Amino acid sequence: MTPITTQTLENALTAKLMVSFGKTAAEATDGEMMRASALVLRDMMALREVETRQKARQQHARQVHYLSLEFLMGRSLMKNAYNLGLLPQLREALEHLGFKAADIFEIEPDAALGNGGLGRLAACYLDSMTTLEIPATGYSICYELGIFKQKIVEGQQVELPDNWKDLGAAWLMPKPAETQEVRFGGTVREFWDNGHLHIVNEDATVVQAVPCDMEIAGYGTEHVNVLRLWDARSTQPVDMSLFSRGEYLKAAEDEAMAETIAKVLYPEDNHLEGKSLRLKQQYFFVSATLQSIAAKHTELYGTMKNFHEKNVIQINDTHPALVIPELMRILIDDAGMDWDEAWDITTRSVAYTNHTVLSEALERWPQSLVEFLLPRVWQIILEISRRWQKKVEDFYHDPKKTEKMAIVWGGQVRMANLCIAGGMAVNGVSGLHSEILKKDVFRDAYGMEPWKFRNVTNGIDHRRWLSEINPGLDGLIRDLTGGDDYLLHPQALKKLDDYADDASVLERLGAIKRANKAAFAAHAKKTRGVELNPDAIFDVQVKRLHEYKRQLLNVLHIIALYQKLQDDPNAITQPHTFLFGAKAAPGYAVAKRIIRLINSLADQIDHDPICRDKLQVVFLENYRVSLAEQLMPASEVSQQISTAGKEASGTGNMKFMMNGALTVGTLDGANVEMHDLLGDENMFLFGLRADEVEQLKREGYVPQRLYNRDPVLHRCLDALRTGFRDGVRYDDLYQRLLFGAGGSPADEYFLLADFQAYCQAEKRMAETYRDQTAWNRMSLHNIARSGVFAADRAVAEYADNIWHVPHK
Ligand code: GLS
Repeated sequence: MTPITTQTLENALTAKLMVSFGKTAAEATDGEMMRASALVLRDMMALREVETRQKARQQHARQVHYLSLEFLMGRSLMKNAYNLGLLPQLREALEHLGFKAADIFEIEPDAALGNGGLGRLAACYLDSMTTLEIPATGYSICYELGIFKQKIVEGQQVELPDNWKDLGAAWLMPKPAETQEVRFGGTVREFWDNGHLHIVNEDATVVQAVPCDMEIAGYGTEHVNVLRLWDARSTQPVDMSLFSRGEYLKAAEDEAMAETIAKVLYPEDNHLEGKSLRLKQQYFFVSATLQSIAAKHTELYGTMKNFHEKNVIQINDTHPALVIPELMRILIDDAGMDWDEAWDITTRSVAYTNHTVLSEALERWPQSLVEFLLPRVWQIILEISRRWQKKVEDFYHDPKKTEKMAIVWGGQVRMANLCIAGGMAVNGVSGLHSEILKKDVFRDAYGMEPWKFRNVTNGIDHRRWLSEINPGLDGLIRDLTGGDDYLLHPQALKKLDDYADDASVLERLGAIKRANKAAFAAHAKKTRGVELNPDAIFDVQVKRLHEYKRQLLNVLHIIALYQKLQDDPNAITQPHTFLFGAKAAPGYAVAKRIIRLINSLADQIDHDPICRDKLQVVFLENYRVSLAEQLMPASEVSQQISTAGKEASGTGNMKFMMNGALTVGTLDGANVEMHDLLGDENMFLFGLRADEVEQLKREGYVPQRLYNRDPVLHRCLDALRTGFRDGVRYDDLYQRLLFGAGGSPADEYFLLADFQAYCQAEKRMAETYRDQTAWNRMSLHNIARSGVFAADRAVAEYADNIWHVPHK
């Protein structure tokens, strides 16, 4: 390929502005320039994508299909330019044309088609699958509105719609010719025709699924994959008779019904909402996806009999679990197979990743809803359930186990059990989590089919989360490791360990962090008017707001520090800034109260002169991928303090580690593996372990005892009741911790049990911070050992152990 120069890009941008927007560069707005840049890169990727696809077809390669209701892509312009090796040229071309490159990157909206870790993981994996040259496609819904935008008004979260497509649609390439039809409701009719039994779904409501493809460029490769996002459209043309009678709304009803399917992403993370529209979304994208895979497969091979040899379907949590009955439907009803053959193919094609042990997140659907909405799929689920139940009975002869492992039971369809029955592999996302699945959540299934169970510890796209967002650190790594080898071989980071006693390296590392903090402070000042002291410890907890993640524990510790300062204004010598960022699900009242509490406390501390240059709390509004990209390089302390056993893995923890932040954390999720690599000396571990939490629960946990025994804890909890200067009281949170509320037990997530240990860990951390050389050394070890948390490693494991596909 001829290299693309700044000049070629400049010409392409100028031409694109003319043909797509009828503007010269001098006339174009930043938004138009952003879209033109996207279109230019999209053109290049589209060419490569065609070649990639043709090559895979010729080679009859096995295809990976990654199904997820969430892909939290964030921004793509800088990322795609980076992967295509064009970032410097694009920057220059934009500047030559009279634009500020930084403004063009900044104006791009995040494609926020996900809630948090689960959706961001899918995005990171797309990058790695492509970089590793695996023929893979991601599938999801082309939501009109991504995760809501968060505003903080008088300390409280307010949700605003996220219209990302205005500019973001520049990345999408609609392919109307590949539209699929998805059927809802109606009745199932069987009839014989010339000796063949036909099964049809009659009087169904048909919704059209139109694919909008987003190209995904890999790094250091010509390989380009696609994220296929399905948009929903009505098949019914507007009823003109109603229209002419003036009943416009009625006439548009069908259209509106169909289009609500792709309207909005459900904003709950780690929680099942159970709305029928959500089930419609799930079936809509699963059915469209499988029909499109089956059509392409049949076109190429003329049969579905070798489907499992040429395709593997990875499902991201149980949200796409309907692939199992839907594939059975296609194989039986459309391809004419008998049950056993269809089941054999299905159970060799589908693999399931579990992402949570929280019971409120385990999906169960009312049988009546499934039956009404998806009558044919329901018949198939029932039969899968009947056969599975018999298998379990024959194996265990234990009614309790039969009940636990059942797919349809008590009027509900249990999606996780369906995935275990119909999948060839089940994996957890960290060592600890995978063990908990085997020993506890899916214990009986593991007893019966142990070979299905695996672990693949999560990973992150280290090119985005280190090299792209932290150029200072990237420069240091290149200097120390002798080039950019680490971009494709993240284990090369290990070489940094050799410089642990090199004073100049440690100093440079410190200077890079200091500069990143100053840059973040400037950004915070410019965008939010917040004044941050770059000499303070940047102590950060950013993630979804959830009780099990224990933002409230962090708050309790800050209250304790604040009270200490009241007693002795010299108790803190090292300035300490606590940064929070978190969205709460709109219906999650307790989470919203905790956000308000953080803001009340921030306001109290802000207005107290004793705290000046000592203590600060900042709630960063609208935490999202693009804000994380600014924040990670500037962070010094990473708060990973979930109740042990509850966080399946975490991926934020990995981003912090890679950017040299030190972790204050529990032995939960992937923190356990971080600790294995780092030892006690390079992180600040505290608190109960997963088995100790379980034991305490069994023995009977009485948080009031701790409250009565520990005067520091007592005083901080009392502060919740009285509240702060804004006059808002948090007696509800106090009650929740000490006595329980709304059916949940007192202190369900063991904050009080871990409080003292947490305060001590924070104290150790602050003491260590005084010795900047020691701190920088720890930071260096963190970066050096983070290579294993690259998504490339995780995706290679999926490819080797589950998908059985070759990779680079
Ligand atoms: C999650 C888990 O809560 C995270 O611990 C995990 O890192 C992530 C990706 O595996 O999946 N599960 C979930 O429902 N949301 C998540 O972020």
